[in-house]
Amino acid sequence: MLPQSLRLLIAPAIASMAAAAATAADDPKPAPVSPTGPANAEAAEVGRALRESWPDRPEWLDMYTAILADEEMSPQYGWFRTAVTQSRYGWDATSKRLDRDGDGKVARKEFPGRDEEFARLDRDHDGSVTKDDFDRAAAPVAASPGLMLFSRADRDGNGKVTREELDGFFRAADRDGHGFLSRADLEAAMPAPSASRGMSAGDRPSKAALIRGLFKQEVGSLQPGPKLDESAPDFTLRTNDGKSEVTLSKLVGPKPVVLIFGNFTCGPFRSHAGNFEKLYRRYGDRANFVMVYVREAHPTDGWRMESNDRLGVATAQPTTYEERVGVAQRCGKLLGLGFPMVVDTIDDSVGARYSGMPGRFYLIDRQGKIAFKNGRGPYGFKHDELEQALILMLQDEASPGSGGAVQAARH
Ligand SMILES: [Ca+2]
Ligand SMILES: [Ca+2]
Ligand SMILES: [Ca+2]
Repeated sequence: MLPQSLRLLIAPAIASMAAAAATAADDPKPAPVSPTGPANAEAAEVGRALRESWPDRPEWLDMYTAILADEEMSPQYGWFRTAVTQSRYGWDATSKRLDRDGDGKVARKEFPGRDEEFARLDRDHDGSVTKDDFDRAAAPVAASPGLMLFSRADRDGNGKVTREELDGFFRAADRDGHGFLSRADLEAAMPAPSASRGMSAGDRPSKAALIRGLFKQEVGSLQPGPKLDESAPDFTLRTNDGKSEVTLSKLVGPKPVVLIFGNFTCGPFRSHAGNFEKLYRRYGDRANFVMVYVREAHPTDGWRMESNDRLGVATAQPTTYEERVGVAQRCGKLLGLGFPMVVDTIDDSVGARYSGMPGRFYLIDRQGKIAFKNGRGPYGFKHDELEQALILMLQDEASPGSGGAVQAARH
């Protein structure tokens, strides 16, 4: 994926901070477009002309013109600007449904779910759920200290920081081996982010490499995927252990489905593995979780990532289904997810239909309709937004209100 490498592939001394920035690339911010010469200016002009004259152009065209114009990577780059989260559970819908006294807040007594779910919806911890808890524009642009520490400590890149890894961080920071960390040790271990997080020249892919990655669907699927409220396309795929088959339509009905698309070589996706596993442990009794393993984002024969090489997460793009299964098994072993992983066909039939590359999260309701779809990854990876929607969907599905009524009519 484009934005990852912009921030990930920089000087080794600040590589971890940059990785933090890459995974922090969740929140939209204003995006300067910085053409650096006449050719780029012309390409930017062509991009603008296309946007103006072709309102329903395909998403890939925005990416294509952004690459040609050398736009600066950001959530406003190319298709990230337009392919944003679609959710049935934004603030307007939520307040309409739950704010019964119309005071602009959902109080604890107005929320039918559990205490811990209410606490998770109340993101700013002010005791009620309001528009602010849904407003992501105010989110900080810089990586949080927690994310920096996470990126430093998660040495095997599996999206989970273990006690051992934290110990490892401690030992590395305790340069004199005295068994405690001084202020200077920690400041040295986690320096202030560099003002310029640009990718070093040697790591930045050429325009040609980016165009190749785009049309090989490594940068992302060329299709937009199903829209909100559309039927989730059915599929049958085998699990990565080869032992069973999962058919989506057979999962739909009793419980909502959480569909997670991802791949081994996408660092930002891997960094969310612990988040997904915790979601599964919180809600796995009330929703079916499935991961669909898709095309590699950063194969060694494509947009190779040094950070992946360092972690031993390196593979060429599989050319056969068996090869893809092999990489999916490595991925499954590293990420250690408690829910099934199925492997897409080598012609990307499911990943393409769902716009699942390099990663995507969907919630599918009990009628088999899309209730939530995150924006294009990795900028669109917002696991807390997914959890917010999942919590609200579970109330919806459990209550005899709107969603339940539809189910009652159907069954
Ligand atoms: Ca209220
Ligand atoms: Ca609140
Ligand atoms: Ca780890």
